Amino acid sequence: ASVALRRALISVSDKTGLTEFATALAARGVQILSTGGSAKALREAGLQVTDVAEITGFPEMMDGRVKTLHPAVHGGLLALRDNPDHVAAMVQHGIGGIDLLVVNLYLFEETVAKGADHDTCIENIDIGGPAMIRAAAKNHGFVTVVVDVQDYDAVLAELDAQDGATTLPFRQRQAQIAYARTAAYDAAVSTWMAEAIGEATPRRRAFAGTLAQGLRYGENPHQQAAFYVTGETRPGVASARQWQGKELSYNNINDTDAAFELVAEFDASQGPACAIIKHANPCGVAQGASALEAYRRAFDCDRTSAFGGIIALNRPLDGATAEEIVKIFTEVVIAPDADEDAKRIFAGKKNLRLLTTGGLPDSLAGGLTFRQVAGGFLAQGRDNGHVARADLRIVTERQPSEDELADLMFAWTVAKHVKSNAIVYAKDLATVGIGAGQMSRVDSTRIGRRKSEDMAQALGLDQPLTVGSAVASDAFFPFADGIEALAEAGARAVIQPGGSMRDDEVIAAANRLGLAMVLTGQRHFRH
Ligand code: 93A
Repeated sequence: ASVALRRALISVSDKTGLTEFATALAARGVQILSTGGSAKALREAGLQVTDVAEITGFPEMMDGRVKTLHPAVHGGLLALRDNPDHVAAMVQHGIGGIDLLVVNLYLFEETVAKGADHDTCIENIDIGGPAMIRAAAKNHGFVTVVVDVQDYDAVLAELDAQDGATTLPFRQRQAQIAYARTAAYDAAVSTWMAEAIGEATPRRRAFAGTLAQGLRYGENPHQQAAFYVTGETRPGVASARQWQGKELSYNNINDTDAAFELVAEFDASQGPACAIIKHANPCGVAQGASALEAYRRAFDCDRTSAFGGIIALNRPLDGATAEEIVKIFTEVVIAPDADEDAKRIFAGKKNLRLLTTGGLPDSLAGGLTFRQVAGGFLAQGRDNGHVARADLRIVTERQPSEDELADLMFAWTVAKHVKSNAIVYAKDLATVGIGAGQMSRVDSTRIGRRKSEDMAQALGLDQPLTVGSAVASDAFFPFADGIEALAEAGARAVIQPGGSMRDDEVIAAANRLGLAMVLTGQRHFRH
């Protein structure tokens, strides 16, 4: 099962480490075949190289679209060396075996990411490369395939350990990596095409991800886990830079994403905003005159739950805010940027992870989200729904005041990021009570209220801040009982989608209890 490595074909777009690797191969007696640009680079490094054109008898043609698509190449990759018929065919047609294939593909993903025009993207779809990779990987019984610059050292180590040969397990592993690469490559092409032609429900869209990081464990210690990135350039947890602290865990990544996506709702034009997340739900969200004030006000919604939480800010983190944050234990802080003071202050907290993203994602952007079910997965457009003030319909006798309207809009934005059933009490652009993830909407109203009562006691307030608050409900009230519960908590205004069979009863209850109510006509379930 050990195969001596005599002849290699090298055809790479990313020429990182190429000459070092090829020089090391040549030093081990490996003959090198190569394509245009790769051959040129190797010759310039003083290596002896045979052009693929020489063995095919055809020049590279059609702007390079056809260079390696020839039986002299594919026969050399696919022939079973222990099959007499295959060997006879090789002899008859003068085909030499290729024992090592080193290919990395045209930079399609990078070309798309750079915003290249349609024709340029098309020209960067590699055909010959994937064909060779798939052929070599299929014939891993005899052929070693390398598709990643990162694996060059492992090949050399294998050759040294195996006296110039590779073992079957090594070739199997390389073949697995190879098919992962061609699958991801074609998925990237298909995804790009779906977008280019505006196809909303593409026939097949893979979870095309690249392994970014193995994780210590999943949601629980007995579950294995890993983090895959899709190569999107959207600022967020996947592309963030981590400045300090231990590796993020599975739950950290999930919660950090929830936190940053929430604050991204508040673009720079809306002033500083802060969100604190626990178990993927916010336990405090606030706007403020400064990042510091926004953080303090978010913290004051539910100080107990904020312990060990994840904090996101919609603007660069400064020293004063960092100083306040380090007063309690926090798992992760994520922001578009952090100044030197903030970094210095966090440096004293070894366990705190600081992430910077370079910017905020566009909360209105499209895209797809996925959820796995047994035997398949569900895909849907991102919830980028947005309600403007002009979309609101006031349905009660009492009109909301200007301040109440601002709080209603704020609470509505937060509710979009709270697991259903979501009830968000807000006052002065800060949450003051959040009820999340309950099977009954009335329970969520009660939980939010109780949270606020607990905080009032802790802070020594005369009454809970739900008194005089504005409340958002992520979906309609099926019965009037939810409105009654809100009124009992002292709420003065409510925002909700409307559309219940009993809207009339619900609105009548609001009128009876003196609440103002506005309907959005849009729902924000989040499960
Ligand atoms: O245009 S192709 O699809 N046609 C081919 O026959 C072919 N063979 C190799 N692209 C092809 N390649 C790709 O060329 C390789 O996958 C590699 O990315 C690139 C290397 O070209 P060069 O050596 O000229 O820089």
